Amino acid sequence: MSLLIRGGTVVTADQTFRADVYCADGKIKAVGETLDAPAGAQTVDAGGQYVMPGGIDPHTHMELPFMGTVASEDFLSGTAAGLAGGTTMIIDFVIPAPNVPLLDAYEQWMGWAKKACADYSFHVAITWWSDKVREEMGVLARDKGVNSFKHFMAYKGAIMVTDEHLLASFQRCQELGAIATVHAENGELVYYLQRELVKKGITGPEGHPLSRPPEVEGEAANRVIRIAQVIGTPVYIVHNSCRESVEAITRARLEGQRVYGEVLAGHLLVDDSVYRNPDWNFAAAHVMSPPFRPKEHQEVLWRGLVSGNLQTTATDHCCFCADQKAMGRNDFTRIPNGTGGVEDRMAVLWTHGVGAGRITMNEFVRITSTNAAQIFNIYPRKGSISVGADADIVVWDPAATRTISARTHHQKIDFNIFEGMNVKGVPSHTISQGKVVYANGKLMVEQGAGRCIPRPTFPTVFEAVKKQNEARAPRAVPREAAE
Ligand code: URQ
Ligand code: ZN
Ligand code: ZN
Repeated sequence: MSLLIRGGTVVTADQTFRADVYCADGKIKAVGETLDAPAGAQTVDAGGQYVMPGGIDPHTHMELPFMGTVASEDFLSGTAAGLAGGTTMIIDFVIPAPNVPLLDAYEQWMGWAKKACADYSFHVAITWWSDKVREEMGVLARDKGVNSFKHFMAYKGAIMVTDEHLLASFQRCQELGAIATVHAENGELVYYLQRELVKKGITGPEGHPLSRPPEVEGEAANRVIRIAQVIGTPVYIVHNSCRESVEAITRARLEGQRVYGEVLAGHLLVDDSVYRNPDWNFAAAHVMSPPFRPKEHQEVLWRGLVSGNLQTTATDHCCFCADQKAMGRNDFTRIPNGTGGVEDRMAVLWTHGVGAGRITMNEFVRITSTNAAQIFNIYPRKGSISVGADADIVVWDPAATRTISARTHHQKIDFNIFEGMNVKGVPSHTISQGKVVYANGKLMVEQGAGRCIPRPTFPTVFEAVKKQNEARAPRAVPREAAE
C-alpha cells in the first residue's frame, strides 16, 4: 500500500516549500519537488493545498468515568472525529480512582483504547500516593513508554492530589526523567466557593465560573511552578485559560525555568457569557474546568501562543450529553465537567489564527502538532514531514469553508461549543499510517488500527535541569566538615 501526495506545498514548523510526499509501509519514504508514483500507488492531488504534519491533541478524555457518569465519546468515535478534523494522534489520560493501582488502571484504559482508529498515547494521573504508586511509576516509565504523569490540583474529594503527594510525585518524575503535567486550580478554594454559592441559592450553571475565578487558577499555577522550581523538574500546565496563569508561566520562563503551557481551542474563542444564557441546557453544556473566561483573557492567550510562552493547543475533549449534564439540574457542582472539540480544533485555529493574521502557517503547525511531539518526546516520528516519520499527514484546503454544527459533526455529543461558526480552511484529506482515512467529507477508518505510541523519558533534559539546580544550590557544607 503506497501513496503519492502530489502537487502540494509542504508546511512544517519551520519551512514552507513545494514538494510531493511519497509514503509506503506507514512511513514517509520521500519528499521532493517531483516524485514519480510507482505502479499501483494511490495518488492524492494536493494542488493549491498545504501538506502538513497530522495534528496531535495532547489532551483528551475518551469514555472517561467522571462525576458519576462516563464521557459519551469513545476511543473509536473520538479518534475518527479527530481524523475528520486533521488530528492524527491523541494523548489521553489514565485516571486511576484513589487507591486503584496505576498498572490496573493503565490496563483498563488500554482495553478501552483498543478500538481506536488512530494512534494514541496516555498520560497517567497520580491521584493518590504510596510506595506502590512510586514503584509503578517506574514500571510505566521503563516498560510502557509513559513519560508524563498528570496531577489534578482541583476536584477535592475525588481525584485532587495534596501538595505533599504532588511533591513526592514530582521528585519521582525527576528521578525517572518524566514530565509532570498539571491541572492548576486551587481545589480547596473551589470547594469553599461552591459551598458559599449554593448556600446563597445560586445552583444554576452561572455559579460554575463564580466558583473558579481566574485567581483560583493563577494561584495554583504559580504554586506548582514554584514547587517544580524547588524540586528541579520541568512542568507542563494544561488548559491555561486566563491572564493569571499565563503571567505565572511567562515570569518563570523568563527566568529560564522549564515550564510549558497548553491552551484549549475553546478558551481562545468562547467566553463566559455562555453561562448567563437563559437556556439551562446551553449554559450547562459549557460547564468545564477551568471555565470559559471574560473575553479579555482571550487576547492574552493568543499572545501567549505568538510569544512562545504557550506552546501547545488541545481540546480537553471530554463529552457529556444533555441528559448527563442534567445530573446537575439542581446543583451546578454536580454537572459533569467537560466539553468537546477534537474535530474542530485545527479548523478553528486556522481560521482565527492564520486567517486572522495572528499566526503564520508554520506557527500553526508548531502549536497543533510539532511542539506537542517535541515536548512529549515523539518527534520526529510524529509532528514532522520528513523521511522516516510516520505517514500521519493532513492535506489542508485553505479555500474550503464549513459551518460547524452538532447536526453535522462526527463527535458523539449532542452539542458543539463552536455551533454556527464559519471556518475557512479545512482538511480535504487525512492520512494516518500512510492510508487515506478521510477524503472530501468521507471517513474510511478501521476500528483497532490505532496504536499505542510509546514516549521515552528525557534523560538529557533532566540532566540539564539537574546541572541548573546544582549551580543554583547554596554552597552549604556540614559544620563539622567546615572545621
Ligand atoms: O479537568 C479535566 O481536564 C477533565 C476532568 C475534563 N473536564 C474538564 O472540565 N476539563
Ligand atoms: Zn483538567
Ligand atoms: Zn482534561
